[in-house]
Amino acid sequence: MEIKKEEKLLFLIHQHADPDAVGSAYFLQRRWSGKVASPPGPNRTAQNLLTFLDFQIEDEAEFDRFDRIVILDTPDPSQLDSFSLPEDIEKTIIDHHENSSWDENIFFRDRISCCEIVYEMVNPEKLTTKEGIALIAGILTDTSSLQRGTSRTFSILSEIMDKSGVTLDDVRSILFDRRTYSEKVARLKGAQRSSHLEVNGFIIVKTEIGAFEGSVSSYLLNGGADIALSGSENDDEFRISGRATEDVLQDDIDIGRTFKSIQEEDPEVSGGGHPGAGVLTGEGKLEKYLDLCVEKIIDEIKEKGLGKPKD
Ligand SMILES: [Mn+2]
Repeated sequence: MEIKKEEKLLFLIHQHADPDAVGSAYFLQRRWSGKVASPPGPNRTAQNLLTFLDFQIEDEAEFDRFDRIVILDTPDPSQLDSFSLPEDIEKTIIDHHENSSWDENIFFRDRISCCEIVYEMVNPEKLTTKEGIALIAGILTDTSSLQRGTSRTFSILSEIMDKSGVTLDDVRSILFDRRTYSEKVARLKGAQRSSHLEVNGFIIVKTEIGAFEGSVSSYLLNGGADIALSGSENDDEFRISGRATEDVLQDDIDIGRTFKSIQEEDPEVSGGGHPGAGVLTGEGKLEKYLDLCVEKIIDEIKEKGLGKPKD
């Protein structure tokens, strides 16, 4: 990948930006300089990180002021929908998602987080505290608090901790605040309204709530679901957050891939994510799309002949 020193760079990160997107953009912006933009609305942990870093992300961009766009942690162009990316500007995509929809200049590395990739690219001798916080925040959240990761992930993490003096507790206390009353109620209501079914030993749970879909899905996994789908509906728009346990990922369940396949069949919706966590959004009836997600997952379990013992 070739980026010239004198180039004016614009870093773009996906909508609902997470700490991995924010952390990698912050780090490269410090090292290579340039501006960072994202469609509005980072997620809550990313917002906490931005506040700590005192870092500004623009929600608009004047593309003609830049020589190159560097797109981070964003596997699908639809995640940048509110921008109209000009065709004629140089683009470089740095990403760790396996199923990418870009067809140009992808710098892909098989890593758990984008922060690992940008750290390796720069290979810095020293890190500031804020750089350490930013990079570790991305690794911590994309590994689901270190529940997954390769030996490489953990050796990079340990290098970052050594070079910056930042501890995991430092990062946790910045990212995770206590749950608000409304999130707690959403979790309880989500569980109360949920229904589940069992297919070849897999427990699939779905529920409808007003907000906090991701948090509700995580809560349902803790409660016993193998795969959880939580959806909300506002006006004509729906949003579904799907989660799967580490255990079923071993069986080649991939929520991000399933959601992406729904998008491919239905241009009204946008879907994607990781094997263990994905988001499907669009216009239409929530109930219909929740059922479609369940149906797709059941088809996959049956087609692949997957099965889990019930005890
Ligand atoms: Mn990521």
